[in-house]
Amino acid sequence: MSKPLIEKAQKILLNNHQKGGFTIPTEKLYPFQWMWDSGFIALGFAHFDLEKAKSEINSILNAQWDNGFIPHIVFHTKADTYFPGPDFFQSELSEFSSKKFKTSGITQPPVFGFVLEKIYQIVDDKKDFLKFIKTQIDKVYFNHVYFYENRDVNNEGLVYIYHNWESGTDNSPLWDSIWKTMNPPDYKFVRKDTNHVDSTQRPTKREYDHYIHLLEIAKNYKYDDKKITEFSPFLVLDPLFNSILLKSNQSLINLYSIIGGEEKKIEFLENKQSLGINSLNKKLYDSKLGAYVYYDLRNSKKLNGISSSSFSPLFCGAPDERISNQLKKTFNKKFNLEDKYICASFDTLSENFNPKKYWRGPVWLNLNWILFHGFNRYGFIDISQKIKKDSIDLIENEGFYEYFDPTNKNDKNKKRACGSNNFSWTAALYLDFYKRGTKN
Ligand code: 9WN
Repeated sequence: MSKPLIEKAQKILLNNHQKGGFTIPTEKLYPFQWMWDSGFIALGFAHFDLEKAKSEINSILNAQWDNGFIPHIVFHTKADTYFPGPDFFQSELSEFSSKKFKTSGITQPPVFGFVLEKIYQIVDDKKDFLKFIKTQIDKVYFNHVYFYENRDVNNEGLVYIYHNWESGTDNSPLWDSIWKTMNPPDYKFVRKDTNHVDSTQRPTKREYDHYIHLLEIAKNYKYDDKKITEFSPFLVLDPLFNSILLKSNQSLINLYSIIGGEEKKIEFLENKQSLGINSLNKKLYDSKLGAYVYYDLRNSKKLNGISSSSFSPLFCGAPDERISNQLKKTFNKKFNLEDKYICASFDTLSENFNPKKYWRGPVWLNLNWILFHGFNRYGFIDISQKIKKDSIDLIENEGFYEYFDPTNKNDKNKKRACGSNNFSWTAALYLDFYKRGTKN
């Protein structure tokens, strides 16, 4: 293994950090602040510049809507290198939208609960960081209440996403069956992403038509959750999104317990916690596949396919012993293979696996980080250590890319780097892998 690239990782984060106190995922391709990126970015900054970690969290939560919703993009500044931008999203259509910033009208996985707790674990001055937590934690709690009040349609402790971009795993092959139920127009728009990275590594124009169509529907209803629940053709229970919510619930419970005097909030979260874990295991675990799957609420059926998200419930502690052992077997069979880096984002044995295309196969560092903690938590140390080693090797051999081709592991000359370079969460999580060690 080559020399740790700590300084390089720090430099990437500092270069992507903007005057307004927030950090972009990468230059040009993503020139604004993204929600789940900013959580991982804050974790990275916490290892060498705690003030920037705080300001990252503060600036995204500052764009929270009046109903508790947190948008997936905050357009703090102007930039014309990304589509769709603020003029397309028109967040002002919603009566609840932020009056301070233009934002998108969709969200992303709610990482902030666990991010606050993870940072609390590593800081030396816990008293000082607790002071900061007290200024932010109610916003995160309010966001969780928003999800349960607006997106848990069956009162089962599981919340839906209404857009593939809300999942964060944007063009997973799992969405293909939903696209078949839609027939969007052939929209005219100018994409910017393919100006910056190889278009064969990005979604197709037709896939974008679906993404845009879902947004047009939401805009048509002024981002009203009730209408979206009724009319959006995309209404999905996502195991990754829900595992992150559950993990963050637990972190909020832990942090509120340290703060004290917050019994009501703790009680609310604990109820959702047991309900959610129970439903996750009942509704999203598929014993035939030996993995968690997505559930299409609109068409009342499971989306049968295995992706890296299928193992994310290990992160929130949902699986019991039987399920966790089964997950390990499935993981070893499909993802932990001699000739592949861990963890491909989609079932490597499926005909839909594509090693270079966005979320249809490549390795992503944030999923690796989540799975590292998940397998570690269950004592599957051989796997968690391998995930960590593969993550570090990929970065040290290829650079701080957005995603990586996992195939032909033994071919040392193969070019695996995909998407954009100098990617913030890749740098941030490299730092966390190095500096945190194996602690959960
Ligand atoms: C849409 C910023 C984001 C990540 C997502 C990733 C990609 C955006 C896009 O980039 O999505 O949100 O335009 O492709 O899929 O997970 O948060 O890094």
